[in-house]
Amino acid sequence: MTEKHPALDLLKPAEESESPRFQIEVRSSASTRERDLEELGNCLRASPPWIPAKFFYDARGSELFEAITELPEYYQTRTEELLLLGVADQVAARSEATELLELGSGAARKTRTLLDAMSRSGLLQRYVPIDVDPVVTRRVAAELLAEYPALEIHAIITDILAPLVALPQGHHRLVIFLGGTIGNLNDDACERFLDGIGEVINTGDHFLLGVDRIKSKARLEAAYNDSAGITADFNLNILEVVNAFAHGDFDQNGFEHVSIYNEAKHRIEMWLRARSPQRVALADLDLELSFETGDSILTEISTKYDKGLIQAKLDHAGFELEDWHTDEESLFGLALARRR
Ligand code: SAH
Ligand code: AVI
Repeated sequence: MTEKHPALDLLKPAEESESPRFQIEVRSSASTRERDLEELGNCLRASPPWIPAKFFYDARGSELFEAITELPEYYQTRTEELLLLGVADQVAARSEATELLELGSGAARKTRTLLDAMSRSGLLQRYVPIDVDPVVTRRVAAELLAEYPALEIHAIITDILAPLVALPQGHHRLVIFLGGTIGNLNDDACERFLDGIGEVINTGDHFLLGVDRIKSKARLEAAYNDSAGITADFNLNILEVVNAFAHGDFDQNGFEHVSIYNEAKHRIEMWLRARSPQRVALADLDLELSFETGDSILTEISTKYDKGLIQAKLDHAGFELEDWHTDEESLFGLALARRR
């Protein structure tokens, strides 16, 4: 077991050079750990208790998410990938971007589609992946350095919900936030996040946002209750990450995975429900929790959008929707917006 969440315990110098084309900044310090402990404590004391989604993504969590993207029930990743294949050249031409900045980059599988299009346009210079998980980010950077011999990579390990200060300045930038990850933010966090992007991006820069669309309860619940049980493992793994981060003793076997679609809020809610009475101590939070059978922790929301809902949010944050792309089944949407 690691001592803390791996994304947060790397107290390394702010920058280190490993190849002339690669740099990684780990924006972590004792004060970010204190802030994350305070945030986690507040969330676990709330009613119902909840855990911020960034705690899913230690190295095992990122691997489990990658396995989810291959599941037959989880249509999101392959649908978005096909959409990207169809629009990447147009997006590259429209944005004239030299720099691709990706929030919540993870395994960056679909990112290649855009990097290829930007290469074809002859403009591609730099990729800036930003993620909380240093393990997956380093692995992907190494792969991309080999695949794109002229590409510079400036990786940043940070919480994308904290203020995004001092991002590298490109000439024309394309900022991307794929996978429907915006759905994992509640309304307040989403507004702050989009406002934050609006502040760091320059007038004329482009923002490409992937959103999972509102659809039938049956289709959505199947995607979050897969028959192989990978989503359940992903959900339960968050308890291990919290244990490692805060010296806790959550017992994974004491909880079960539950995912339901809340139609009124057009969102999947993922919970961990106590199978039997549980007492949990989290030493670094000075916190003891008790759960009766059936008591649940909210571990994730995954809000589904339609064009109007996302356009209103983008508009509010100072973006003009330029293009909206969707697949034949209307499963997933890609919004291309431009900073006003
Ligand atoms: N963009 C990829 C991965 C999506 S999974 C795709 O479309 O498939 C969500 C990614 O966001 C993970 O890599 C996770 O580590 C990252 N992430 C989640 N919350 C984060 C946060 N608060 N700050 C930074 N990264 C975060
Ligand atoms: C990363 N995010 C968009 C995924 C989603 O669908 O909300 C995370 C996930 N949770 C369960 N399965 C996948």
